[in-house]
Amino acid sequence: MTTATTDTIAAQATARGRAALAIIRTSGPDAISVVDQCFRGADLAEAESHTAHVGYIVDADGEDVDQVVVTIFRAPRSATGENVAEVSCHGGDLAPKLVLQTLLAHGARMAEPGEFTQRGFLNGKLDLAQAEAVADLIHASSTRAHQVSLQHLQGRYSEQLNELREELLDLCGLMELEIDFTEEDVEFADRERLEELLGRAASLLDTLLATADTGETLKDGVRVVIGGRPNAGKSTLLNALVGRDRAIVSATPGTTRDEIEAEVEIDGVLFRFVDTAGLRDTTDQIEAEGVRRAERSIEQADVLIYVYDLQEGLDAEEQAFLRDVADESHAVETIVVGNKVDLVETPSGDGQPARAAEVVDDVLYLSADAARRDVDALEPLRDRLAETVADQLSRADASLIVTNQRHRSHLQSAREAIQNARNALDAGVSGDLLTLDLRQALHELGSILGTITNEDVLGQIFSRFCIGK
Ligand SMILES: Nc1nc2c(ncn2[C@@H]2O[C@H](COP(=O)(O)OP(=O)(O)OP(=O)(O)O)[C@@H](O)[C@H]2O)c(=O)[nH]1
Ligand SMILES: [Mg+2]
Repeated sequence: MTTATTDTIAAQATARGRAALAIIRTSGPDAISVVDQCFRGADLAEAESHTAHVGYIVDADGEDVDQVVVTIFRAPRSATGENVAEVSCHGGDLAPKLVLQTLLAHGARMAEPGEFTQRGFLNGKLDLAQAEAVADLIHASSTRAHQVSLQHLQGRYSEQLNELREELLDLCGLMELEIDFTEEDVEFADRERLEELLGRAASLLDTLLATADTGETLKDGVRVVIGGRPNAGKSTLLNALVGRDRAIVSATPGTTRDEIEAEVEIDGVLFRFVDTAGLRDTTDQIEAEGVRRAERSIEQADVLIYVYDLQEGLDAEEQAFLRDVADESHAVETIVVGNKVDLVETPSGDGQPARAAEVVDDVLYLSADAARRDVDALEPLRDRLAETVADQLSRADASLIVTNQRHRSHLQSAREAIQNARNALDAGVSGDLLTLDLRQALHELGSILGTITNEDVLGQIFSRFCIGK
C-alpha cells in the first residue's frame, strides 16, 4: 500500500446497492479542488471548513451527473488530517458509480482498502489501536462487541498504555543518563520509583491480559455445541433457538451428519450454535464420520447443550459422560436439556416430568418442538446461556478489554520484559542491563499504539478494512 500523501484519493464510503444516499469521500491536498472542478452550485475553493453545499456534479461534457451535497473539511480538521470533500449523492447502483468516475477523471485516484484511516493514523488523528477499533466496529457482530470497539476508538485503552509508556520512557532516559556517568557512580533514576512503576506496570498488564478471553468471546462469539443421542431433538432445538428451519428435522435417527451452524445474539452477546450428528455406534461410514466430528466439536465447545429424549432417559454411557463433563477440571460448561416434555407425564403440574433425571441435578425440561411456535418457551435456556458469560462480562471494564490477538501477544511480551526488569532490579543488576528490559517493554507497547511500526504490520492491519474506510 502506498503511504504517499501527495495524491488525492476517492472511494465510496457507503455500502453498494439500493439506498437513499451514498457518500463518496475524497481526501488529499487536492480533494477540494478536484470536487470543485466538477461541481456546479458554489465556489468550493473559497468554502470554509465544515460547511455543506448543495449543487450538481457535472461530467466533462457539462452534463449533470447527480444532485449532491458536498461537505468540506479543511486540513488538519478532518478525519484524515488532510483536505476532505465528502459528496453525498443518491444511492443505488448508478449514481455513486458515475460520481466517483467523474472525480477520478478529475485527478483523484481510487483509494485502497483502509487508506483513509491509514492517512488519519499517519497524520496523528488516531493511534494504531484506535484504527484497529475502527475495523472492529465495522465488523462487530453483537451489541457488546460494538460497545467495546467504540470505547477503544474513544481512546481510554490507548490512554492507559500511553501513560505507562511515557513513564517507562522517562525512567529509561534517566537510566541511560547513568550509563554516561558510570565512573561517577551516580543514580539519576530513583530505584524506589522504578520499583513502584514496574509494580504498577505489571498489574496494569495483568489486568489487561486477564480480559483477553472475554475479548475473544465478545469478538468471536460463544461457541455452543448441541449434542446428544440421535433423535433427541437437537436439530429441532437449533431451529427453535434461531427462529427458522436451519437444520433438517426428521423422525429417522441419524438425520444430521454435517455440522450445522447458526448465530443468534442473546443479551448483546453473539452465540454460535452448532448442531451435530447424534452420538451412537454405527456401521454407516458417513454417519460415523458425523459422530467423530460431533465428538471433536464437543471438545472444542465453550458451552455444550446436551439434549436427551425424556421418553428414553439418560443411559449409562450418557450418565458417565455427563459426570465426566460436570467435573470441575473440564473446560466445557454444560446445560442438560430434557426434551419432548410434551410426551411425558408431568403429574405435579409444574412442568416437571415424573422421571426426572436422578443423575443430573440441573435439567432444563422443555419441548423443542413447541418452542418453535412459542418463543418465550426458550427463555430459561436463553437465560442459562447468558449466565455462562455474565460473570466474565460484569468483571471487565469495556474500555479496557483486549479484543485483539496482536495486542495480546505484545502485552504478554511486555509483561515478560517488565518481570525481567523487576528480577534484575531485585538482583541489583546495573542500570544499563535494566534499560534493555525496559526498552523491550517500550517496544511492545509502542507496537500496539503504532509509535513503532513496520510496513508489513500496517499493510496487514489496514488491508482488513473495506475500500472507502
Ligand atoms: N413431540 C415432540 N417431538 C419432538 C420434539 N423435539 C423433536 N421432536 C421430534 O423428534 C424427531 C427428531 O428430531 P430431530 O430434531 O431431527 O432430532 P435430532 O436430535 O436432530 O436427530 P439426529 O439428527 O438424527 O441426531 C422429529 O420427528 C421431531 O419432530 C419435542 O419437543 N416434542
Ligand atoms: Mg439432527
